[in-house]
Amino acid sequence: MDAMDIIQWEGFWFEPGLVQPAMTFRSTFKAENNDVVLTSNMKTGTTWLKSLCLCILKNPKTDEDYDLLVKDNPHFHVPTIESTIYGTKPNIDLYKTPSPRLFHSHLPYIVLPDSVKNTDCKIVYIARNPKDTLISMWHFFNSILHHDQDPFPLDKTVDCFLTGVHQFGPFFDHVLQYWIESKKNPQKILFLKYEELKRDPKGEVKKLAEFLGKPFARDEEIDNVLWRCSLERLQNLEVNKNGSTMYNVHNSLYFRKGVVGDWKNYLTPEMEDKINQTSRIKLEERLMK
Ligand code: PAP
Repeated sequence: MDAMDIIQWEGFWFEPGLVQPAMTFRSTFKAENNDVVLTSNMKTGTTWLKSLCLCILKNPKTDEDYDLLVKDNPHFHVPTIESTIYGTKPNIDLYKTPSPRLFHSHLPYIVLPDSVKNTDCKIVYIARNPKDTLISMWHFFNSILHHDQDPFPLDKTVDCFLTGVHQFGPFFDHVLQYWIESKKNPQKILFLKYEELKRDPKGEVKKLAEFLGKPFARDEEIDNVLWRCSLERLQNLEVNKNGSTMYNVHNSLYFRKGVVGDWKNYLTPEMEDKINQTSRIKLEERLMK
């Protein structure tokens, strides 16, 4: 992770090319009351959340012919606004997008546009435990290296993560800001956890649909959405196996194991201790205040 250029803005770290689009998003975006903005740090379940919200809000049809997830990767249908709309594809006219508009952002709460904070639009944040997030990030960044680049050593990756010097870091501040805001205004911000979605998918997706104002009429509908958005299904769709790339990344890289606790296969006890300690100081103790 330390092999990339990275700069600080508003207390968070970003790759340099992202700051200008993020600033433009912040200063010009006009939210509408029925917009839905999904938010997350990297590798915390964004692809899953995008798929679920797409099915709930935009694509309830179960017929394969109409299933948007079969046609393209979830990141195509639910753009990450700072990097797609304000970054690489400024020509997309977001004001022509049919309502309810569904966007995603990796940006921290502090830099979200005022109109997102002050209108009735909804925000859904997905958080994941720091150890699995870090391991998922490490795999991801190693898999997009050029052939002549050495893989990032895990110990250095842990240090970058814990000092917060990584894309959208510090991770703990990112989580904390959204958590605090969701507690202040639970009607506006739903705070989801990847591990809870894995443990009780039906309960969590029901909660999500109710929050979005689209409650399920029948239990089978929840099962169907969960199946359509399952890692196993998405990973095996042609479009994600061999398909097109977005942000110059192969679609298959968004789907790896999707397991809670995979960090145990990689982190040494010393690394685990360091992360626990930082997590305690930067997250748990601040949550108790
Ligand atoms: P992004 O930040 O690049 O969008 P994001 O989707 O947030 O990535 O995270 C990817 C992780 O979610 C991967 O975790 P892993 O590396 O620990 O395996 C990926 O496997 C997992 N993931 C992707 N889609 C799903 C899904 N449908 N269900 C559960 N987990 C998923």
